[in-house]
Parts: sequence; C-alpha cells; structure tokens
Amino acid sequence: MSENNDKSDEIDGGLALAKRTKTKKPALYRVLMLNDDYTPMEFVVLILQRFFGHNNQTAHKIMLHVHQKGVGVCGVYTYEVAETKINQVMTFARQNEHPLQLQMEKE
Ligand code: TYC
Repeated sequence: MSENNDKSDEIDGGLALAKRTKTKKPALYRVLMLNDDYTPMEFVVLILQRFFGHNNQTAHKIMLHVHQKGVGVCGVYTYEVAETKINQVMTFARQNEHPLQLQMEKE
C-alpha cells in the first residue's frame, strides 16, 4: 500500500514527470525516560501527567515500569515535538534539582 498518490502517468507540457502529492507521513520518535536513584516517584508521575498527558493511573504504571526496568516510553511524537518536550521536562527537573534524564529514539 503506497502512502503517496502516485501521479507518474500524468503528462505535463509534453514531459512525463513523476509527480507525487505531499502526503508522506513524518518520522516518529519515542521519548524515553531513564531510571535514576534520586528523582522522587511522585515527581515522575507529575511529569508524565503534565507534559505527556497521561492520567494518574497510566502515569503510575509507566513510572513503575521505568523504576523496575530502567527505561520506558513517555510518548511518541514528531522530531520537533519530542525535542521540545525533552527540553521542557529537563528544565523543569533541574529547576527542582532532580537528575531525571530523557532521551529520544526513532521508531
Ligand atoms: N527510582 C526512583 C526512586 O526510587 C524513581 C524513578 C522512577 C526515578 C522513574 C526516575 O525515570 C524515573 N525514587
């Protein structure tokens, strides 16, 4: 299944041009949260609710997953949205003197 509308058969001014409408889906990136020994659990839950839109129950589940496994997914976004969220969360964590670390990886 093509994600583009291929119009390569169209003739434009006598030249056959491989035209494609601009419908390519953007690349997506996972925002990952890393465990550490110092950031309070309730602060992590607050981050997951405030910056990633999770409800309290889901935020608790993700926080416990990260606490136990070492890493977990906060959400999946385009590059710029992922980068902005990481910067906002890291700034907020540092303001509160917590060493919380986030990373992004391509899906
Ligand atoms: N391990 C931390 C603690 O025991 C809690 C924690 C969870 C920290 C997830 C960071 O991404 C994290 N207080």
